[in-house]
Amino acid sequence: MTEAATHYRTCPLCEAMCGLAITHVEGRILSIRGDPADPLSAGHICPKAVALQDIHSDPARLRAPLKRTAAGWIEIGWDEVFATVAGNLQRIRASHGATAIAAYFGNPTVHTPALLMVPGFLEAIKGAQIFSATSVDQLPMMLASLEMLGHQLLLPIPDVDHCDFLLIIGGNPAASQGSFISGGDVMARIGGVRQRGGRVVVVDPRRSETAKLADQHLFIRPGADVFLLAAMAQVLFAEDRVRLRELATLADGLETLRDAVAEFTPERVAHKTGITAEQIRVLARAVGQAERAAIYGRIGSCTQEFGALCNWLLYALNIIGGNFDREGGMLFPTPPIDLVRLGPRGSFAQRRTRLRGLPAFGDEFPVSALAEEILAPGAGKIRALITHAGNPVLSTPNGRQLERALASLDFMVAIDFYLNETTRHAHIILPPAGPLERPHFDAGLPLAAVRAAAKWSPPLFAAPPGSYQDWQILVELALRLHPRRSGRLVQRLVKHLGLERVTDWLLHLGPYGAQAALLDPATSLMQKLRCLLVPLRDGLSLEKLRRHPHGIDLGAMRPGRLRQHLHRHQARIQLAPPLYLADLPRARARLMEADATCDTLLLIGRRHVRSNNSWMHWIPRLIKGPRRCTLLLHPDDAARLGIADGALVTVSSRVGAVTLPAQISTDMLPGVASMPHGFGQRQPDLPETSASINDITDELFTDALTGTPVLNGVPVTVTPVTGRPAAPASPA
Ligand SMILES: Nc1nc2c(c(=O)[nH]1)N[C@H]1C(S)=C(S)[C@@H](COP(=O)(O)OP(=O)(O)OC[C@H]3O[C@@H](n4cnc5c(=O)[nH]c(N)nc54)[C@H](O)[C@@H]3O)O[C@H]1N2
Ligand SMILES: Nc1nc2c(c(=O)[nH]1)N[C@H]1C(S)=C(S)[C@@H](COP(=O)(O)OP(=O)(O)OC[C@H]3O[C@@H](n4cnc5c(=O)[nH]c(N)nc54)[C@H](O)[C@@H]3O)O[C@H]1N2
Ligand code: SF4
Ligand SMILES: [Mo]
Repeated sequence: MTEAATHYRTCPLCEAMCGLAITHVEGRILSIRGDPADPLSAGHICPKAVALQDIHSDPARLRAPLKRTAAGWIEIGWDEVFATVAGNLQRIRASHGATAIAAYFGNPTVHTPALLMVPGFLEAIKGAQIFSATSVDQLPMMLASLEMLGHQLLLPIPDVDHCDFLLIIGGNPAASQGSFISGGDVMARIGGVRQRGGRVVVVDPRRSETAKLADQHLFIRPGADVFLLAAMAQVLFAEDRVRLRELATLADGLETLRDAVAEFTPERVAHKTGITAEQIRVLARAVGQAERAAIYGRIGSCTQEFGALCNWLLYALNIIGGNFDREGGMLFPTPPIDLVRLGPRGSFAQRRTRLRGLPAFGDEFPVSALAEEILAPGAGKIRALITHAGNPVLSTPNGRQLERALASLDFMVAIDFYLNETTRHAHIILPPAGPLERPHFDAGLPLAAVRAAAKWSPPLFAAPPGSYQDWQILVELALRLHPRRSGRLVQRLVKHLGLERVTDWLLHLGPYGAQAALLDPATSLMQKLRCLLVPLRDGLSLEKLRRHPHGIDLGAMRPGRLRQHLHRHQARIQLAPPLYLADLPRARARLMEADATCDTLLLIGRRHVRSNNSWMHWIPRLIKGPRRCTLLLHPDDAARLGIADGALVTVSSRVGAVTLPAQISTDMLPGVASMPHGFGQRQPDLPETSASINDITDELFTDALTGTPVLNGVPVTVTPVTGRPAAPASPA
């Protein structure tokens, strides 16, 4: 009998990038544990990683391409399927133009090494309408980076390992394991702030799992963060606490910013936020006084009505509080593959959607426009859709409308290994090799990680013969779809080189590579030539990573990266970009408005550590335990509406209604209800019936500046379902 072996790899499921130690024998997994030698996670994992074995062995995971026929799904061979997909897309492009094709990239795209092949793929379908999960996620943050710092990927990350004051606005790392505060056991790092004698404050309409572990939790009305943040800035100016420190000579617009926030005094905004003027002052002073403070915003500060303004003010507060590009404040990671140097700096509103005129961010349109652009007739209508690792029917607003739209497409291809709410509308499904059957390398997430590290994970198991990995599928399609011979040649070269050599080259050229100087605009031609003589083994390389299966630690984030970037590009920090100033009257008008009646509740979202966006819901070891798809609401609201704990309620909005059990909890702010997203699987055989929050979020309700859908702060009415049996009560 063969002896058990241990394989080390990075978990591909979320931003934490935990190191796993997987014991296996003869193709069977015996255990999945945290790898204590991993430089980021040091042994930490969550329950989702253990479920990787269930994905691997899941008979429902697709292993061969599927074609939809009148008689149902049939398997077809890879050669034939690539020709069919390319043929259909070329036909539609030839008769209706490149804009008739659309693509949607979902969240796991960023968690596969295929990310490196996405730019080449986009080049091959140039002119197509691009959408992604970015516009239901971090788009407002990337916009702030572009507008204020000059590059969409210069993302400020809280230096949680060194700060002594951490303010969390609209993030719940205890559930999410940290997003844009990525890398390993984030709650231990946050715990470390308190152990050092620092303070952690959480601002959230729900007393979240993170809030319960913080020094202080402040309830806020959904969507009111813009007022809180503006008032905090106002206090810093009014009390003469602004300190730009090293950035003093690099920032423009300080006075404009001061004037812009002047009217947002704590007294004027208190009623809108639900936070008293005194509490706002105390919070602002804490930021002003802390030696090392980080103000961190996440989903709750992005996918809401004033998401863009919020992220502007989050950045601005960190800057005027003297905590930007500074140890213990917000720092800028130096990832092993430097996408800030390689990727485009970004652009905003250079194009707009055909019908509603929503602005493009870089190449992509807000996904709130996807369904209407498929459904409405006329020139520029989307007729074909490619999805990669996404489930927009469950994850984007008004999913029911999108379902109808997908059913009307001339052609749809899904690159995904599951048949689900979205992919079942495809004509063809191309399933990549499974997560344990491919190499893993994180090219994108280190841009958001609190510490630099690099790790190459070889495949644990061989993929079935003849199968394709995500990157190979993208390259095969790009090869067939690129309209120009030169482009096809490049794709042929990439195919020939393969993922490993491409990764290796990018590591050599990256900041830790032997040939870093080649990409550095600050080095002279002589230095560039000289660096060609440096032996490759002197820097970070794939070969070196192979020798370190636990990964290589590349050190803490360092101050100065922002300043270096600004210096190189002769750029300056913009504290008051006109784009935001022009949007400010919208917030001002909201401040003057009367509050909504108590007939409506404001709906917000939530996540749970045992579920992952819209997939993995069928895995028994994850779904066990109390029911999670519940509507949380405050006892006062429940009493007023006549709702008992565990009773079924109907939640309705302009676009639809869903039914789910209520869960009454004093963790909620009165007037606010919370429902998790990613549920509502339409497969009838799932043990837990549940509902999709995005059947009631509204594609027409967006942050007016960016078109980002409002997924937090959606007005809904909640009514008890009468005459239906009550669901079992669930513990709060
Ligand atoms: N109301 C509300 N809606 C939300 C959110 C919210 O907070 N509230 N959050 C939003 C956010 S932040 C995000 S990122 C989105 C996520 O939404 P999406 O990115 O659209 O979808 P996911 O739920 O991540 O689904 C992932 C899909 O990828 C497939 N998949 C998994 N791994 C792989 C792989 O390695 N290769 C390929 N080809 N396919 C794979 C799965 O089978 C599944 O179909 O949801 C958003 N939607
Ligand atoms: N287990 C698990 N982990 C995940 C995911 C998952 O689905 N499951 N998804 C991953 C993805 S794609 C992402 S983007 C990250 C997201 O990471 P996080 O942003 O940390 O995720 P959430 O748990 O959604 O936290 C958002 C918080 O914002 C609060 N909130 C809602 N509205 C408002 C508001 O108006 N103002 C304020 N101040 N707060 C508000 C909510 O109550 C919630 O506590 O998580 C990632 N990690
Ligand atoms: S926290 Fe994220 S990366 Fe770590 S084990 Fe869980 S799912 Fe994987
Ligand atoms: Mo996300």
